[in-house]
Amino acid sequence: MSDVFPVSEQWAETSRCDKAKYRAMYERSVKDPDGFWAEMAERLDWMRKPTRIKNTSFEGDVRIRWYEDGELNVCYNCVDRHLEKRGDQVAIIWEADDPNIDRKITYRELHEKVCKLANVLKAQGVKKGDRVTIYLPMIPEAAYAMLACARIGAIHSVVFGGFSPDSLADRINDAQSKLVITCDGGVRGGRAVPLKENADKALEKCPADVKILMFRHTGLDVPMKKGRDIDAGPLMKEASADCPPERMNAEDPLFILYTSGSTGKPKGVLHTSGGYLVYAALTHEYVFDYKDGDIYWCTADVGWVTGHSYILYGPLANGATTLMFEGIPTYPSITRFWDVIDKHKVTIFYTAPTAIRSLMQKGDEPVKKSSRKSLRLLGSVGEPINPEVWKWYHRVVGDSRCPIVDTWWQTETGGILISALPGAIDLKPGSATLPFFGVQPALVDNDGKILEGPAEGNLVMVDSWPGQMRTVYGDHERFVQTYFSTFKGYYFTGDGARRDEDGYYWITGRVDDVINVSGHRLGTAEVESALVAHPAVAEAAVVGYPHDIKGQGIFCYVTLQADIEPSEDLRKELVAWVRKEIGPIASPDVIQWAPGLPKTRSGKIMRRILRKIAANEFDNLGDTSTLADPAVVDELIENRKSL
Ligand code: 6R9
Repeated sequence: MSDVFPVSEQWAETSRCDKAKYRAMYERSVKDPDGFWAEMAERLDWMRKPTRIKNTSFEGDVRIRWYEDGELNVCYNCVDRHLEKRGDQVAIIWEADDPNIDRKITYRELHEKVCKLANVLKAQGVKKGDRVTIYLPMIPEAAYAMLACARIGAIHSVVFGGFSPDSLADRINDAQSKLVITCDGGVRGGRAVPLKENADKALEKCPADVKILMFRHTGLDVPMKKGRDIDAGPLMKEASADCPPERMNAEDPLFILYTSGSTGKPKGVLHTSGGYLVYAALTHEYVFDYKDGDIYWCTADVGWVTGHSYILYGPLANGATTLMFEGIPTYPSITRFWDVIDKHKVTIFYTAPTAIRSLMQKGDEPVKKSSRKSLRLLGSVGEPINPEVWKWYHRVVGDSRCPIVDTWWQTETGGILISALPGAIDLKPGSATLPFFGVQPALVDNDGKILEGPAEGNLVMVDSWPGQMRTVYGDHERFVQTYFSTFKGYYFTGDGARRDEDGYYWITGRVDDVINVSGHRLGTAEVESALVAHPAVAEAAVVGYPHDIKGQGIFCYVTLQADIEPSEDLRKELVAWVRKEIGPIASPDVIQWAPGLPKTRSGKIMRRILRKIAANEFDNLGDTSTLADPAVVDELIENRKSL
């Protein structure tokens, strides 16, 4: 039996959804999706109200359309429509890396900045449907840039600042962006991040007509290339603050966000306007029980989907006050999160297990130095949260007073699919609990057979929800192949899960070749291609292994070219090489020299065995009879033991 933390009486009474309401709304959402989602769409301001609500199929060519005859502007819904009632309310609290610097941006100021930037983009020739790459740190300009794109109908593609020039170039090229918005440099944990320099390097691999629009942030002296690089400052000063929002169809693209999969290069996940915003806003309101007066803080980066849906679009569509944090949890000290919570009187705090684990390691004392009295709700996202970590988060950070919503979702899903609602669903540490309105999860075995009752299997979705991705940018066939071909007629998440006797879902992690390092998704294939691109490397196989803080670490088996001797220097060089190729988030944790890799007779690497060895589980390797050369396994085990 697992622990249960029942909904408190106070939460049942005061939150926007109790048990009965959840059950009724959920029922209706799956029995009458058209009626339910038509009603939910009323939370937005439409230029033309949708009459066709759901038009989706997971069969054949896969078609996902929501609100397809509706028209709206996402930026208008996140900014303009709040001006009358809450023009002077703070929309964004910006907390800098430096604890002495912060800024509050009201909806009125946000409107002005976004309109100006939208006009700057227009003056650069950016039109509806054009792609704009955004490579910015966590500064308000990132929000302005995303919203400005949405305002004029340009499709943004945000690239996380921790990606290398090569990764940035791949993403610019795949999206065929003609403009990159960046700044001179970023700063995280007191350390400089050379964004403009990275963008310069990336552009060496891009078509000559790609331009850079650069904001000044750290004041770093950076070279500006004539005819290519544009200083945003003076243009923003001169630009008009009047820019009518573009009329967009609900199914016009809003953004592309690249994410890692099992195979090949990262995919451009495409989200559209109407369904995405309805879903992001509705989940934000119900899962976080958001109410006027809350100060809401999601610690993600806007370079990830969590930042898109739950720092920016969901909260702003709800007229919320959202906190944007430039720094890291451990700078200038390990009390930074709690200091920020006290400083800005944060009421809702949403972070990742990896951050909680690293702070938990330092004990209760640093947390107890802060008040955290303002907090009323905690959230978790990005990877499974271990029950002990959940309990620590609950007891120490939340003073046993705040419910925790463990929210399971993906870049592809646009918003939260499985999560508790704090006034409606009893909590079990380690379980994401139950599906959100309209979401129909199921478990299937490896043959695609639906499993009933308590079971463990592959997590799929039976039907569509409005926030679902529509396609892989420029490659619909890859979309169909990746998500709908493994189990016919279902959306396959790539995750495994267990369902208990109460119907609660327990996510067990990825069942494909995606690893989750500190909540960041990486394809093992990406790290492998980076390694084999090094002249000393003949072959490489990469797997995830259990890591106390990061959840999973990156374990690389490397076979060197025949004439190359392994050495400590070479090991360091390969780590640096992968960081340069992909970015610091892909730093290998372990490199083990492998004279050979375990392969089947048809030449397939048996990753199952490599995962076991990396995890130090040598007894239970499973069937090794199909191996071409079983002796390599013994050798790998010996090498692992001596690491
Ligand atoms: C939002 C986000 C998606 C993958 C997903 C799963 C893991 C996310 C989780 C979780 C267990 C949770 N994941 N939330 N696993 N419990 N609450 O993280 O998107 O970067 O696309 O990653 O992350 O494995 O498939 P993304």
